[in-house]
Amino acid sequence: MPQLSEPAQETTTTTAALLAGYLHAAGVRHVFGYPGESVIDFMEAARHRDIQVVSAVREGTAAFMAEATAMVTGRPGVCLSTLGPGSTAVLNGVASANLDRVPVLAISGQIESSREQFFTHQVVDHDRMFAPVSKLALRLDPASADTVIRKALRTAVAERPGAVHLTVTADAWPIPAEGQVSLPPLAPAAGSVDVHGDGDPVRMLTAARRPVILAGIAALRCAAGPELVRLAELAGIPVVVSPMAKGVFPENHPYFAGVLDMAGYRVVWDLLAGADLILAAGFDPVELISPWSVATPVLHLDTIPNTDQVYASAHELVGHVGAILRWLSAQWAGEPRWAETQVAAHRARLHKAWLAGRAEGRLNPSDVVAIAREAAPPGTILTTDVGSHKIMAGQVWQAAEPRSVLIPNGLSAMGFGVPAAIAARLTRPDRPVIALVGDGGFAMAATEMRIASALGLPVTVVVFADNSLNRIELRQQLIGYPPTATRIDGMDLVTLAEAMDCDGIRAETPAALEKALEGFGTRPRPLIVEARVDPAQYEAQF
Ligand SMILES: Cc1ncc(C[n+]2csc(CCOP(=O)(O)OP(=O)(O)O)c2C)c(N)n1
Ligand SMILES: [Mg+2]
Repeated sequence: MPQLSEPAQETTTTTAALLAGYLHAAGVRHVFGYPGESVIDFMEAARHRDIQVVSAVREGTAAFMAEATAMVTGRPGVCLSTLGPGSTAVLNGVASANLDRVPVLAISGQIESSREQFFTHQVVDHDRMFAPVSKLALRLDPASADTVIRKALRTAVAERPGAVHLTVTADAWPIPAEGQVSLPPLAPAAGSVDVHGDGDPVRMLTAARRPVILAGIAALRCAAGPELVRLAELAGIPVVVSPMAKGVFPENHPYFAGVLDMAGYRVVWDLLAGADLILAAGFDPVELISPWSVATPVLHLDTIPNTDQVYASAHELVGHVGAILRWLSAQWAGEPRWAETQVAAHRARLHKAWLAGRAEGRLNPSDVVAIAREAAPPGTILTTDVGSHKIMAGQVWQAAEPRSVLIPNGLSAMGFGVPAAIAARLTRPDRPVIALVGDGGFAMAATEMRIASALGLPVTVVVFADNSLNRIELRQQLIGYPPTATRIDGMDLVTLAEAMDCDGIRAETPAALEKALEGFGTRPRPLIVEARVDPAQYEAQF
């Protein structure tokens, strides 16, 4: 996470201005939301602090935008909603950020304080509603605004990060609030290593003959990529990454060993099952799709102790993931455990597994990902939605750098890919952005593309048009059920794109898709590609 500076010194005057001042100091430049009477004072204060208030089409997607911004920058993302229907609509996105362990501050207005305790029209109890889907839900009152804002920010970013919800009554915004902007630390602690458990965890590693590293999102948050590469090369250890950590370890590296629980997942689990030690480096079990079923001993290495206990680990190394890996490398003595050729053979097996079921002459799901990857200029940011296409993209898309692949894999809520792409482009206007989404998930968020064209954000969205909620239809098929409620009507996405001031192209063959995506990084307008895929390949996959 980048270091944040700007200790603004001025005394602020109102609750709204104090909050806007803190957010600006924390590096926030966009607040994503949907207006309502109860938050207009805050929107005005944000405008005065040069924070752009971006109105999404609906609150739930605004929260996804806030989450995507935080995923790209490592800084807190912020979303805004009004009371009642605004706050209930934002709930899904808040839960998503929380389970994706992404720091998001969700702010909702509330009816004025004199009526909050008894009035019923549009009033729901935010603290109770948000409690199960956030790290903290509390009210921002003028008298304690300074402390509560600091507490909210600190809590959102503290390991494990997540969502914090703040309720502000409509009358509180203009009330004077004491305090100066004084940011708490927002990055993970650098340099610490706590050792839990008896015995010597380093010996556990050096005694292993076939260790495998499983790198997860805490490694990404700690920017531990260089330390992962160092240990992998020094000790000859293959590295499996979790989907949301994609990019933390370069996927063209000789020791890269695939993505957990994505296409061809059995091959990756076989590698973990055949290892004699799994070095879980910042791996968060929230990313497990399959149950943890291997008996391989685990050495837990994370920013927090192994409180999940999804796997047992007699030793825990707790602290900054990069620092711990550095510490392990410094003590490593011995020969590399795996030869590069062995890891390459494993990757070849994985490649074969995700290609399984691919039919020549059709537009297969893996073709779509491969063609998009080929067309993507360096620096491209990828977002995905949720469904069979995500499982394919998570494995097939080769990630080059951290924070360049935004996959929702905690809550795994559909509807993320499109708003995430819009927010990514807004946050990083220098980067080409492409979203790979299913037709079901696209339908949930399609009208957000109007925001992309209105804001002049030329994102590219490739829709895997298979007329199916495929991931669920496949489950029905496995059990022998008919496809109840999982077949969906196709839409003319070219016409839809044009209606939203976007370009629209339909592609039914690999060649047509290649042509559609030519130079997508330099297009002046947003592009929606209706990729008419044949989903048959998925059947061999999952
Ligand atoms: C908001 C939400 N509702 C339901 C689900 C359950 N679900 C997971 S995948 C999926 C199918 C997605 O269909 P589509 O977007 O077309 O992608 P595909 O699987 O066809 O690639 C569903 C319904 C979910 N993850 N999120
Ligand atoms: Mg589909």
